[in-house]
Amino acid sequence: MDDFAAAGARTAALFKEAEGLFPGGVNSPVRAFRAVGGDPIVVRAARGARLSDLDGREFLDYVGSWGALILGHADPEVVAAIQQRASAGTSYGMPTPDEVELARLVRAAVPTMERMRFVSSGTEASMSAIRVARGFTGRDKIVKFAGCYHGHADPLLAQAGSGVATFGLPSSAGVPAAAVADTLVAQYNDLEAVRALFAANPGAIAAVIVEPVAANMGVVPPAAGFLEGLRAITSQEGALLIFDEVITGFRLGWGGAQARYGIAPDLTCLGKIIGGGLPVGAYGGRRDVIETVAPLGPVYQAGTLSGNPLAMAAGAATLRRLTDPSFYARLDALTSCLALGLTQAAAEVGVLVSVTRAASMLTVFFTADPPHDYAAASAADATRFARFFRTMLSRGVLLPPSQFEAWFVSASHTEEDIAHTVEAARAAFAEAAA
Ligand code: KE4
Repeated sequence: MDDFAAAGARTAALFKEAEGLFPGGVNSPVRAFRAVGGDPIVVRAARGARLSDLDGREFLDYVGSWGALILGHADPEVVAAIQQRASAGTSYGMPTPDEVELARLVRAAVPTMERMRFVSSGTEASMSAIRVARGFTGRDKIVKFAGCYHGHADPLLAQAGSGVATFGLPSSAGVPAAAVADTLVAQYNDLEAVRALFAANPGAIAAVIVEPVAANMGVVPPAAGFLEGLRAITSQEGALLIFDEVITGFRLGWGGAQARYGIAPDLTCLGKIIGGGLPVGAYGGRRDVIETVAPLGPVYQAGTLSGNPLAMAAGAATLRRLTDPSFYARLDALTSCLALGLTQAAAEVGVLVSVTRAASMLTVFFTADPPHDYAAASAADATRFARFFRTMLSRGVLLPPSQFEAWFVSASHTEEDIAHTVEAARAAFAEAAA
C-alpha cells in the first residue's frame, strides 16, 4: 500500500497526541468537527482549491482558511512573495516599506480608511476599533447584533456567532458580567430595536458594530435600508458606525461591503484576505478618530508582530491580483452557478433548504425560508446539516463544519469543481432527507 495512503493510523495517532496538547485537539473550536460529528481532518498540504490530509485523502475545499484564501491555497505568487521576504528577515518590530505598500492598496480600495493600523487578527482589529470608538466619543456603551461575531474579545462575546453560535453558547464562561455590561444586543436587520436602544441610552452609546453582510450565523444579507438606517441613526446620535469587514472586505468586491452598499462607516475592521493566509488584521477610518491612537493620542493599542513583513508581503501579493475587474465577475458567476445548482439539487429530492449568497460566499440553511436574523438562522435543522456535511466529506468535498458558517469559493475553483460539488450535494441531500 502506498505509504501516503497508509497514513490513516498516522492521522489517528497524531490527532490523539493533539488531544493531549490542545483542548479538543484543536487551536480553534470549530475545527474540532464537534457540531457535525466524526473526526476532524488533519491537513498535510494544500494547493489551489484542494487540500490533502494525512490519510492521503483529497478534498475540494470550501473553507479556504475561513475566507482568507480568495486566490486558493499555495498561490505561487503569494508563496514567492513570502519566501522572498523571509530571506531578508521575518520580523523587526520596526517600520518597513511592506506595511506602507499594503496600506496603499487597502486605502485605494477602502478610501474611508483615511488612517489605519495593522494588527495580527480580526479579534484585535475589532477589539481595538471598539476601544478607539469609546476613547473618541467618551462614551462606554456599544451595540452589536445577535449572531454577529467580531472575534473573542470580552466585550464582543455577547450572543456572538461563529463558534459561539455553533456550540449554542449564550456568550462565554470567563467573561465577567462587567465586561459585557455596556454591550447592548439587537437582532440583525431590526432598526427599530436599534432606535429603542439609543432612546433608552441617550448620549451613552459610543458605536454600533455590524457585519455589513452577516456571515457568522451563516450568510444573512442586510435587509433593504438596514445599513442606511444604521448610518443615519449613528450620525444623528453622535455615535460611530463600525463595519466589521473581516470577512466581507475584498470578498464582496474590491471595495468590500461599504462599496457594494454605498455606505461610509466611520471605522472599518479587516482581516483574512488582506494577509493572504498569514496572521493579520487591520482597523482604520476617519483621520480625526484614528489619530486618537497612541502615540498621537490617548487611546493605547500595540502589537509586537503588527505589520509583520511576511504578512504584509503575502497580503500585498494577494490584493494586487484583485484589482482586475474581471476577477470578481468570474468568482461571482461561479458562486451563482453553485448556489443555483444546490437549490435545484435539493428541490429534486424534496429537501427544504434556503441557499443564501453574497458574492463568492454562501450558506445552505436547512430551513424553508432564508433567515433574516439569528433567531431564524438558529431554527435551521443543524442535525440535517451535520448529516449533509458528513456525506459531502465522504464524497471529497470539505464544507465549513457548522450550519452557522459560510462556504467560500476561490479563484482556484473551476466550473468542473462546481459541477462535482452539485453532484455530490444531490446524493447528500437525498441521504439527509432519509
Ligand atoms: P480572527 O481573530 O479569528 O482572525 O477574526 C475574528 C473575526 C472578526 N470578525 C469577523 C466578521 C469574523 O468572521 C472573524 C472570524 N471568523 C471566524 C469564522 N467565521 C474564524 C474561524 C475560527 O474562529 O476558527
